[in-house]
Amino acid sequence: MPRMTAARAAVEILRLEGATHAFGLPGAAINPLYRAMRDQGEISHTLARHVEGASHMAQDYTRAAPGNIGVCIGTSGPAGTDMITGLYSASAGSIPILCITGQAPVARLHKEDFQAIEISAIASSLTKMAMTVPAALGVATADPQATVVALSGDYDFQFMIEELAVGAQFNRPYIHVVVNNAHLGLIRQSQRGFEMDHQVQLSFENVNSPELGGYAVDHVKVAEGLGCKAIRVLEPDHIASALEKAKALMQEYRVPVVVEVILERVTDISMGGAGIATVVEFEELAQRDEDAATAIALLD
Ligand SMILES: Cc1ncc(C[n+]2csc(CCOP(=O)(O)OP(=O)(O)O)c2C)c(N)n1
Repeated sequence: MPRMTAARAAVEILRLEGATHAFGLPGAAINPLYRAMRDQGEISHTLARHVEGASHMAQDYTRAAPGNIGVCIGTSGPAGTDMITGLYSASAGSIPILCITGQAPVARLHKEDFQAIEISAIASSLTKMAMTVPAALGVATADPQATVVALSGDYDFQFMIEELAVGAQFNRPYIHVVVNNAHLGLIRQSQRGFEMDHQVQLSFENVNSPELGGYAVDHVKVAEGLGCKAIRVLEPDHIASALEKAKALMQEYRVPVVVEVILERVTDISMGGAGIATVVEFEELAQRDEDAATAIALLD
């Protein structure tokens, strides 16, 4: 009997059922399926910004033409719970969609493990991944005297970014440091184990902000558009003065202040609890094109 992985079998079933496109975003628990989709090569994919967004995209994909099957894909834990809104909305409109989530190993369920939610028993879900903008606003609301500083990757920051307007409207000042590498950095690193670099780049040329040089979303403009203040930092030496300036802006305007720090696009971080002393640079860091380090190839 031919043998195949469960992920490969799932992709085969999708193909046999006529699915040709999926909306979603990768995470460690769903990377095996992404690997199988990449290998099979017949299901194209749109990288959504939020799993809930992906579920709504799937719904309207189904509606757009007879025979379409809207498929959305997310990792374990909150990705499943995020899809519930889209599922509910689709079923209320009698629109079929297929939601696929990753899952933690069964032995880790009910043990408060990272993103291990038994999605089939959805009622009492808890997660360790907070969306940083609303989390910081919650703290700033609970303790208005505290100096609240949030730290996000660019992708995390874009989850629920619209909530910044709440901080501006209700005067919940805090400092939000955004480290922008135009990548799903952690997932890119996790995909090294799958020997791929797939659906993790966020870079594009922003036609309104060519000065960003491919760093895609102009977080300064977005923050300002939502009524906040924002500063961009391009040099490590300017971080300290930018934080001082952010503090002054926060006190003057009583709104969230975003400090966007542009990072190198490709680097690895220390994983696990061993601490910053164990950070390993797997590759020479490319400072300039001429350095021709392996990392630079991924920047193109
Ligand atoms: C709901 C959900 N979907 C996907 C993931 C998987 N995930 C973990 S880290 C990460 C990328 C975060 O990118 P960014 O905020 O830019 O930080 P970086 O890793 O680049 O430092 C993703 C997609 C997750 N944790 N939760």
